[in-house]
Amino acid sequence: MPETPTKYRFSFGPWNISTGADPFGPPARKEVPFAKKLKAYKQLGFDAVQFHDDDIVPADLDWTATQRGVAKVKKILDGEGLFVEIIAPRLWEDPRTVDGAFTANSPAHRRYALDRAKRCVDIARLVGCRNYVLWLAREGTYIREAKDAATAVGRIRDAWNLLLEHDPEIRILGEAKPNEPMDQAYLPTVGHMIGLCYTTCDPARSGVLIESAHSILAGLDPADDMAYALWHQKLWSVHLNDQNGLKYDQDKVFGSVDLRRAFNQVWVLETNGYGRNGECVGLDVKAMRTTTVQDSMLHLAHSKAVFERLVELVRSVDMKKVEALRAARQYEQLEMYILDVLTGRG
Ligand code: 3MF
Ligand code: MG
Repeated sequence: MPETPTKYRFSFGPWNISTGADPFGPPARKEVPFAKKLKAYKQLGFDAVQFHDDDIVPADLDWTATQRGVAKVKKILDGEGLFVEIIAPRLWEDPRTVDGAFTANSPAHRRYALDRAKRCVDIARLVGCRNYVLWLAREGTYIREAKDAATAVGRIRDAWNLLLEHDPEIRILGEAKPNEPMDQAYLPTVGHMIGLCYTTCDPARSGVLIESAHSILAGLDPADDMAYALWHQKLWSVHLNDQNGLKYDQDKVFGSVDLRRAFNQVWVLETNGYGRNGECVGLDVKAMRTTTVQDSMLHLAHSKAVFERLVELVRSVDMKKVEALRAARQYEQLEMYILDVLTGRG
């Protein structure tokens, strides 16, 4: 357990304030203007912004217009006292990424993906951000026979290397997700991602961002995934949220489905010193479709409040007692002690 308490810094992406549109229905509330979203960060007690490249500037602008656009956003961020925690190329919406980005079967489309990904590195530099996230949304298949899976993994690694070589300052964080939008992703778990990290041209600049729901969708425990990455010193960001079983990606409020599972994530982060090298506690949460526009940021405030309450609970845990129960292998008693902590009787 760290000696002085970690002062956590919090982040989220502007896509977390949304219109409530889903695959079965159009927007259910008005779009909150971009500037208003950025204003909300400090009001909600957040410190940093997570961006996609085209959250900052449209993807098809020439370089001069891009620089101008980025400078405008940077000025707003500076004015708000915010920094950019991560930036990720949105490699899943353009028609040229319909068959994947780095693994598309069309060489021209693979080239588009690489150019766009490199441009995103340049934007990261302009906004002063070192953390470059790759969520490999469409790098997978609907049917096994569509691509050679071994070739595909190699193509992802080659792209990863090109990006590391493009800028010696950035570090790449792979965000694994097993499915959605694809049936099967090529790098479905944190373990796959970390394995790939060690094969890159600079493993020290290759790590992961872990999203709770993505681990759950892979049938894994997010706290254990986090512990695994922390042990490798490769956990550089998180997307905390919750997920009710194996279905579509829900991005529910952190701790809202399984409070004990959330408690365990906070325990692992807190006891392993996460945040002490500047890492942020990132959220990736969605408001319910039924929410009004006035209330469409509550899910962010609530997730942060749950995290902070769980930090307090983790800090209240009597570790001597836990160690004694572990040593005596009294796991029934240990379980009840944790349930006592969670129900306010610890
Ligand atoms: C999808 C995700 C993504 C990533 C984002 C940043 C749109 O399930 O989690 O959100 O988090 O692209 O990498
Ligand atoms: Mg995410």
